[in-house]
Amino acid sequence: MTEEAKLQEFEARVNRGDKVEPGDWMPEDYRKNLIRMISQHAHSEIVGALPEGTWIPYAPNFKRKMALIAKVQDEVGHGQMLYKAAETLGVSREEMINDLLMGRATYSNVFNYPAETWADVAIIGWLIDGAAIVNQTKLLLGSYGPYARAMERICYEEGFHLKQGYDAICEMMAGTKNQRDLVQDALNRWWWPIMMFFGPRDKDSVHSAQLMRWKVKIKSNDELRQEFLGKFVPKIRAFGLVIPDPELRYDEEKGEWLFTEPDWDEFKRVIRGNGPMNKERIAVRRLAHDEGRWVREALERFVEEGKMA
Ligand code: FAQ
Repeated sequence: MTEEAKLQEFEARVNRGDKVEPGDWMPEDYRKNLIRMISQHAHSEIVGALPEGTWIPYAPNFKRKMALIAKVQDEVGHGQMLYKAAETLGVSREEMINDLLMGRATYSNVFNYPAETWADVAIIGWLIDGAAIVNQTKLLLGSYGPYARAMERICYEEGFHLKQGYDAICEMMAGTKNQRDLVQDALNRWWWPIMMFFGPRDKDSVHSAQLMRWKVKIKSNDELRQEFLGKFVPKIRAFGLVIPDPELRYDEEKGEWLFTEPDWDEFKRVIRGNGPMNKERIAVRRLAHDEGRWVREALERFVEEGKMA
């Protein structure tokens, strides 16, 4: 079969809704883009555990602490599942992690901002997990089998994360003025990074067209952002919280949300390693990587000696 014929057959399969599996023929660009996207996603989960993780010792009570520990563990587990899915495409976990530690790989913009108060933990759990669910419930319909299957489990757990964030918001909003002010302050700081979370506007998106053609992405960045606004703006406002965008409103005629564009120059700076917390996040990951070396070496020796598969 010619390369052209293989491509046609591949695209016909994808259009029928068949899943692509690791041993199947796939265009090189499909493979490369999936490695980029899945590894970025894995890095986001691992680094994404840090802003909330720093609050574990300061959780306001025992129940909140247990829920937060479980959530943070889940996020790290998601990273492991995603590294495994990416490995099926012929890249090793070691290469991916080295790329992250050397600054060659990127991860989600949102995790390069500090979690300043306990209200930030609640906002991350409610709105960043909420945004992740909007995105990931589409990715689980995607064409690459191992990624889609990982997404099923991940989405299930993200649902719990969202509930624990929402529950913490409910408690704070029913509390003292000081607690409500902390939530408002956290919302003011996280709103713009969350608006950027879905990626650049469709007209500036580099990969969307190709990825949607191959059903890796099911919805475009703008479609996801609109869905997020539709789901969450009414809920945020129902608490009496003020979204820090005076232009934000639903346009009945256009059938879409109108909003102020976030600062896309800031977005570029942040994803290229120059956000408020990038250096610290990578330094913490490097420390964990170095301190875990003896565990990896011991496991490798076990495998070599045939004591473990
Ligand atoms: N951050 O051409 P597009 C979570 C980059 S998991 C950083 O539109 P694409 C769970 C993009 O890579 C969060 N970079 O890209 C959790 C590209 O640069 P490149 C992560 C971004 O791939 C919750 C350039 O901009 N989720 O939150 C971002 O078609 C709480 C042009 O963009 C995933 O990774 C961004 N936000 O669409 C954990 C989901 N957006 O690589 C802990 C999988 C764009 O050419 C606590 N990924 N860029 O140099 C996706 O769905 C897609 O990759 C998008 C971007 C939608 C993120």
